[in-house]
Amino acid sequence: MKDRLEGLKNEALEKVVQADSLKALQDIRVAYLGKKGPITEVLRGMGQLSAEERPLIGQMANDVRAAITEKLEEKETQLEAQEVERKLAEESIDVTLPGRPVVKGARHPLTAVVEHVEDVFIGMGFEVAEGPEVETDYYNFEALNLPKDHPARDMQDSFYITNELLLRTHTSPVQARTMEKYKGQGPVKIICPGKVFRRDDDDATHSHQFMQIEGLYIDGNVRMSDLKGMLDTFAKQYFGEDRTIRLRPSFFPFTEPSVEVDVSCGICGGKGCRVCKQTGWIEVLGAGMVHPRVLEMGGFDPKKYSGFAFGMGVERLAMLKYGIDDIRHFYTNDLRFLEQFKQV
Ligand code: 2NL
Repeated sequence: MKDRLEGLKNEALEKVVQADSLKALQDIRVAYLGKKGPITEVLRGMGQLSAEERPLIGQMANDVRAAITEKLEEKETQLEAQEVERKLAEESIDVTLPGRPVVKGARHPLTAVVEHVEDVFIGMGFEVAEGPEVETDYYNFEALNLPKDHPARDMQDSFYITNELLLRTHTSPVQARTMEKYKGQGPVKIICPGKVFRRDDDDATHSHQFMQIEGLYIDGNVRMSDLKGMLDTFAKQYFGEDRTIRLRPSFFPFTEPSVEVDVSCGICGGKGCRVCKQTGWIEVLGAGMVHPRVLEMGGFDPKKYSGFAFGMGVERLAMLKYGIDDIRHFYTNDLRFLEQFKQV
C-alpha cells in the first residue's frame, strides 16, 4: 500500500509538471484527489489494515494528498502568471508608431467666396441675414416691384411649387422680409448670401441652381456715392488693391436709378485682353438706389429714408478670381477640382 501511494504521488506530480493549461490542472485534481480517485480509495480500504499500520498509512495518504495539492497550486500560479504575460504582450500598444494621417477636406470654393465677401462687408458694418429657399410670390416678386407680366414670374422661368409658392429666384426676398422686421426704423445694413433657382438649361455659364449675395443699406441719407465707395472698397478687398470700378446705367424693377458695375480687368490691368474682350472691364454686379415703392412696401417712408442695394453671382466671382471656365465644376463634386482649394 505504501508503494501504491508512493507511485500515485510520483505519477500525479509528473502530470502536474507536464500540464500546460488550467483546465489540465483541474482534470488532474479530479482524477487523483476526487471522491472517486485512487487516494480516496486507499483511505476507504484502511479497515482491512492492522492497528499499527492504520495511522502510518493514513498519515502517508494525507501527506501524498498535501504534496499533490501544493504542486497543483504552485503550477496554477505559474500558469496564471504566464497567461497574464501572454495577454500583455499580445495587447500592447506601441505608442512610438507614427499615427495614420488624417485626410483633411477643403472648404467648397463657393463657401470660401461667400465667407470672404461676408468678411469684407462685415468690416463695413453690415450684418448677415438669411431666409427661406421656398418663397411666396409676394416676397419673391410683389414686394420687389416686379410687375405681373415680368418674364421671371412666368411658369417657364421659375420653379413653382403651387400658384403662391416657388423656389426663390434671387435672395432679395430675404431683404424684403428684413425690412418688414425693422418696422420703418433704420438703419438697415445687411448682406444676404444663399442658393437661388431658375429654370435654365445647364451649360458652361448657366446653372438652374446657383448662389447669390445681395446687399441692402437703408438710412436717413444714403446716396449713390455711398454705393460707389463701398463697392470700390469691396473690389479692392476681394480682387486686389490695384483694382477699380466703373458704373454704367442699367435697369432693374427694384432700383431707380440702376447701374451695372464693372471691375477693371486683373489680367491686362485695363489695357484690353481676351478675358475682358478687349474692353479692360469685367461686369461683376448689378446695383442701384432702392425704388421708393420697394421702400414703402417694406414699411419705410421714402421721404425720410433712402437706400442702395446690389446683387452679385457667387459662381461668377469665384470663376473670375480662380480662372474657372465652367460653372458645372462647382456642382459635380470631382475631388480633382475641389482639392485645389485646400489653401483658399
Ligand atoms: C444682379 C442684380 C440686384 C438688387 C439686386 C434689391 C433688393 C431690394 C431692393 C432693391 Cl430688397 N434691390 N436687390 C438691386 C439691384 C441689383 O441684382 O445682377 N444680380 C446678380
